[in-house]
Amino acid sequence: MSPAAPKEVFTVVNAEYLASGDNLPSYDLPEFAFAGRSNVGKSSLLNALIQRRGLVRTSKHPGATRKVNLFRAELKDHGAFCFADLPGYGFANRSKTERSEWKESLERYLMERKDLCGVLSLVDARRGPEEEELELLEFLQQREGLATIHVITKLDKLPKSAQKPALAEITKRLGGRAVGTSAETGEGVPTIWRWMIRQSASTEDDASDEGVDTSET
Ligand SMILES: Nc1nc2c(ncn2[C@@H]2O[C@H](COP(=O)(O)OP(=O)(O)OP(=O)(O)O)[C@@H](O)[C@H]2O)c(=O)[nH]1
Ligand SMILES: [Mg+2]
Repeated sequence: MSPAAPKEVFTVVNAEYLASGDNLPSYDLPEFAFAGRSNVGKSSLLNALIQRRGLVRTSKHPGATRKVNLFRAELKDHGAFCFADLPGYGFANRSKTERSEWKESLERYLMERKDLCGVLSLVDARRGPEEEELELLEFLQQREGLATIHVITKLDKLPKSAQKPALAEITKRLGGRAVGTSAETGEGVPTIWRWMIRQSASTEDDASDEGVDTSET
């Protein structure tokens, strides 16, 4: 048997907060957004990815993130990326007006943000997809060519023996590619980095091929 390939290590050499709100400037970087219901673990997973425990604000109370917050992280040997930590949707504990304002600003960001290269759609391993997740996925399909990946969070909260069956069940229900993760143990984080690196490279190819139809038939 040939020896296993050495594990690729992703090292973040620099990470910083950039900006918040509705009228965000362009940073001319491949941008990835973390979307999902309140409390699913968007901000925690982002901290795990950028290897900075407290840079992105997390909370055990839903509704911690209330605006689109942008961060920049530079990966050794792979350049810089931009990340959008999004407010959670389906957060019942707020007034109707506040919820619809959040939803509107979130949807505007997802549809109109030029630099957006891909969306990570997060689902809690213990809950699986519910109405809000399915609504978000349907919404994202309106933006043609936008890459999405299903990210199943908080795997560590399930007993080891229940993790694989839960992943299989949720993946089947969602269809497409899903990655199991834990912000506590770092599981799945290298897979997400690999996905983002690949997506940003293919977006660059698209930009340099402008006007040329390279689609396979
Ligand atoms: N055990 C465990 N806890 C996690 C994990 N990810 C997040 N949590 C916890 O879940 C809670 C919510 O995490 P956040 O990252 O703030 O969730 P969020 O999706 O950003 O929530 P909003 O900002 O309200 O939309 C916090 O108490 C985290 O510590 C994980 O992978 N494992
Ligand atoms: Mg948050």
